[in-house]
Amino acid sequence: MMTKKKEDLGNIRNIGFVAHIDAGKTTTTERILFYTGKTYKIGEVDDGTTTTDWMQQERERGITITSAATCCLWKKFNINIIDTPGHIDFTAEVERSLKVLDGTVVIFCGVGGVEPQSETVWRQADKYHVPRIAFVNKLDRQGADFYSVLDDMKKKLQISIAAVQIPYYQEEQFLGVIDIIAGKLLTYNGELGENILTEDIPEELKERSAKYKDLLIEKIAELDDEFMNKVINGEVITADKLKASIRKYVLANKFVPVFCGSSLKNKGVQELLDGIGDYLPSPLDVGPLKAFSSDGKDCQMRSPSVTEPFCALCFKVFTDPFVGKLFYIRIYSGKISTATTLYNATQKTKEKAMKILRMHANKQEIVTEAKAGDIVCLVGLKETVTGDTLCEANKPIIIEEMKFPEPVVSVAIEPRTQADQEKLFLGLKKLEEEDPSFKVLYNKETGQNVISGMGQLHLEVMVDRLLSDFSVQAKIGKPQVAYKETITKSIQSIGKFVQQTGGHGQYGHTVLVMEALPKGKGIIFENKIKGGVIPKEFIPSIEEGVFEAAESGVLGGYPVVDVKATLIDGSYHDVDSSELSFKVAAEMAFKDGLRRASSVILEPIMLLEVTTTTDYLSQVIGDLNSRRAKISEVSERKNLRIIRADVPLSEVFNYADVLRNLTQGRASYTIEPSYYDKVPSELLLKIIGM
Ligand SMILES: Nc1nc2c(ncn2[C@@H]2O[C@H](COP(=O)(O)OP(=O)(O)OP(=O)(O)O)[C@@H](O)[C@H]2O)c(=O)[nH]1
Ligand SMILES: [Mg+2]
Repeated sequence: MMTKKKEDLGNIRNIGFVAHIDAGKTTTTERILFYTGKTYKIGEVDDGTTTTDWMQQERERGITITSAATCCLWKKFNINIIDTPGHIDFTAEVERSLKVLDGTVVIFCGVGGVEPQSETVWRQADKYHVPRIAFVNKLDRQGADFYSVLDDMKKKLQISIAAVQIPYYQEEQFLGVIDIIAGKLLTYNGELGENILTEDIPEELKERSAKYKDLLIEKIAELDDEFMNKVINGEVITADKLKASIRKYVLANKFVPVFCGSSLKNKGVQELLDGIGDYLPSPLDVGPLKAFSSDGKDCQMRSPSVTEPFCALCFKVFTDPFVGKLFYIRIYSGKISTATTLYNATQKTKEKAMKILRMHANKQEIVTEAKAGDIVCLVGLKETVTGDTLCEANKPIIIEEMKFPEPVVSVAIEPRTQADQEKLFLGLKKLEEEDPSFKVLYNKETGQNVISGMGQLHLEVMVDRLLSDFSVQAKIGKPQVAYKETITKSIQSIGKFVQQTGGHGQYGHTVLVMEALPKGKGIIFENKIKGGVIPKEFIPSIEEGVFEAAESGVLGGYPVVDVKATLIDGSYHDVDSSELSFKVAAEMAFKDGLRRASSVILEPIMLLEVTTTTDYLSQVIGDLNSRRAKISEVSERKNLRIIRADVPLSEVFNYADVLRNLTQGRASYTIEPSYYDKVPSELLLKIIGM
């Protein structure tokens, strides 16, 4: 069943679900697709039958791996939904989704409350200033406690929060929700909760719902003087007025209303949909997009309107085994059809889409045009990669780039047979294009391909996809920590590649200044040659030489990061100089610089959070202390203790086993990459065999 697109930009909601793993994002999305008439039956994560978890790797594992976009129509609203993965290995998917979404629903578990990773996605949403509403799910589970989750949220999430619903139980059975603004009880009938019964609030819950309504009004009044005056003067606050004020402060990122329900038991999802329409922004509310001129100097604004020049961001590239490469774009202004010639302002090339597709997870609907506010897929682009801006050639602009986390785990990968060699190369290239947190490097020292990603599961899934989508048979090494190398002082270095072999020789001579850059800057090359001491045509080869040399450093073949190389001098020979000789000269200069600029090895440091029963607290802390951990906090939740620490990944590679043995399985943990830091020199030998 296909949606009929309504025209009004104010009725579009581009939203996403974000949460920790297993909070119920996909289960909720599945209900939404059913209630909005997109699917005829509800699929379940547990049976591997959901619409958005469509990849074989997702269905086998019961988790989301790639964010899926799907759209539906609820009342007057066109809702584009992106269901994101919760597993920290796939956090890049969350980043890119938040970049293009206008609003988000953050889901919490009614038992677990604010888990460490809930805080992580919350911070990610903060980074992109995405307005949000919260949904406390799984209230049917034993041990679920809406009110303690609410308290937990108030404590941990630094924003004004209040419930707009409270749960309704009868004999410990979760039956429905009380809408405290409308003052009604909603229960759900029919096999799939499709019939909603609206009743008055039961006598025994009247006081409690009045209390929570007062709390809600109080929170809004704290933000709004005018509203406060009305409350003080005893004016009646109508439901519409209250909702309008909530909307205002959600859009301003100052307030978060909390909904509740149980997606699995089909309760509360329709009201969440209403909430998406009521409180989350349309593209119009988000306002003009800030972008830059193609030289990056001037700031330009594009209003969300079809009459503005076209501009869109490609936020995801995915290779579909059947359709080929899909380019997911968010359109900010203007409109396109397949006849439009597009301009990729980032790559400075023209592009043309053969097809425009509206996505329903992995199914597609071909449409003839797309416009401001839409999230669609293009087919047939040639040069575009994730993060590129598409626009009109005579009105080029560049949207601020996306930043992705650095991979922390790597494995060597080898083709099983000669025939697999070429397929492996192509498959890895495609996967690398899709996933900015997946990197492929050829290690010259060992002659192996090394792939790196965000964690062992990430790499396992990639290898699986090589096999299933690209039919490559490959041998995989043992997972290793992805170390990096950088320099600690500035230095000038010379690379001279001269060979006289009678006939045509080689002559390349480069002088580089190498400086350390702040964390996360990668490699930067700058050319400061004046007066043609090196002819212009050789400069690109020198740049190439620098980047190639940076692929494996001198301390163990690890990639070099955060170095700026400035070409300041050199010389050439009329006959013997060539692109190759300058490339080699640049490589020599760069390597020589690394050797003399006090290179160091960097290691990934993880943020670890261990939850244990009190009796094992000292064992866990003692063990962490022996693993170079820096413990930053020990806190209490109910009768559990929570230890937060920064710890090098190399020390906790098999932490699941360690913790199980240490606590007889009475503790759990979460871990996520935090930053890179210098490996202490006394440990170099032990850690990387140097
Ligand atoms: N009891 C109960 N279980 C639920 C509810 N919602 C989801 N689940 C179960 O929780 C598990 C995870 O659900 P998903 O919908 O896959 O969670 P997710 O947030 O999409 O997980 P990831 O995509 O892997 O991060 C499944 O076994 C669901 O059946 C709920 O309301 N109540
Ligand atoms: Mg999911």
